[in-house]
Amino acid sequence: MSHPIPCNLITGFLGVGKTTAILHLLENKPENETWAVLVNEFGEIGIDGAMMQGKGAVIREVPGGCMCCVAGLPMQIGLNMLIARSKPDRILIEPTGLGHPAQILDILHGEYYQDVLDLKATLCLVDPRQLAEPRYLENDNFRDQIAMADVLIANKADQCTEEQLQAFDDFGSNQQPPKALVTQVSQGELNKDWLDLTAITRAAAKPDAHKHHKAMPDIGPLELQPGEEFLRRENKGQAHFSCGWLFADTVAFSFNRLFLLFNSLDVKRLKAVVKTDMGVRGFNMQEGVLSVLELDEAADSRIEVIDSTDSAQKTLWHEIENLLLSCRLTADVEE
Ligand SMILES: Nc1nc2c(ncn2[C@@H]2O[C@H](COP(=O)(O)OP(=O)(O)OP(=O)(O)O)[C@@H](O)[C@H]2O)c(=O)[nH]1
Ligand SMILES: [Mg+2]
Repeated sequence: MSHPIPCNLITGFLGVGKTTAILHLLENKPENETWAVLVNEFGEIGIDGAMMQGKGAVIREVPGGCMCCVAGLPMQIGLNMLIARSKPDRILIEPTGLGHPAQILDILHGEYYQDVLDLKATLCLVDPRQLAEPRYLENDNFRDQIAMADVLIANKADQCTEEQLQAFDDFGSNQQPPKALVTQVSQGELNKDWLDLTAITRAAAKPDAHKHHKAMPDIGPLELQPGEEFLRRENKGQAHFSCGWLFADTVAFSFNRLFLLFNSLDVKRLKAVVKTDMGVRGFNMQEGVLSVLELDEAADSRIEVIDSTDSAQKTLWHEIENLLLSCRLTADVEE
């Protein structure tokens, strides 16, 4: 029997910087080790996996809702495949920002993984600015992500005032039971050694707060049929709606048009990995701030939008789809 594999959960609310932190950790991975990342997204079209491709780790995505839902089955299947195929030296798990950690931790602590995983500290990233906002503080998922973490990390410190950072430190040091570490970073610059801090059992205030997704109707694999240019998938839950588009590898977009389009959208969260006339680019929009990443490779183009307004399902997705189509390089020719 081989040694149990060290495993960490990296939690935190939607867009706080979990994927950025994992990318930073991968940059500092010992060269002789194989790391695996299991990443779960709310949207049906996984983007974070595409953002992490080619960064030296084995990646597996669990898209389409929170992986704790549907009795944790998608998570277990994903995890078991990662373990069997890549025999990793360490596993990092990024749940969706809208998820509740209780059920995930229950599964990882359970009998099935007892001899397989060595569950280390759960690291929760927090944007200190959100600690002053009731809509976050009153969100059970947000609160329990913090309550169940062993390590509490303020990310986006570069965006915070001294007062906000001080309030975070006070908030963190008042947690009971005390956290193993309360600290501040920018750009997800987590120290690799924090992964080896010890995990203890921490109770959730509202373990049942998360309204589990029902199993999505079986709408077939995420695969384009021959000749199909794109497909679109929607999802909803936790008072949020998402819509994602997967475009064939033959489709390329105008970078400038996409940049203008994304900047003009008033949505809660947008992520995309797209083939453009300037190369493969990752787009990431959170709280109205759009950032662009140069990427080496992408098998196809993916765009995922999350919003919490009712109009999202009714009209917004359709409008965005038409605008996306007009950003294709071939759109001029068709017109
Ligand atoms: N200014 C600033 N931006 C940051 C920092 N960390 C991350 N970001 C940006 O915040 C956005 C969201 O980062 P992600 O790493 O994708 O966040 P996430 O938590 O993985 O998001 P979800 O998986 O969608 O919940 C990106 O545009 C990042 O570039 C930071 O410390 N400062
Ligand atoms: Mg992410």
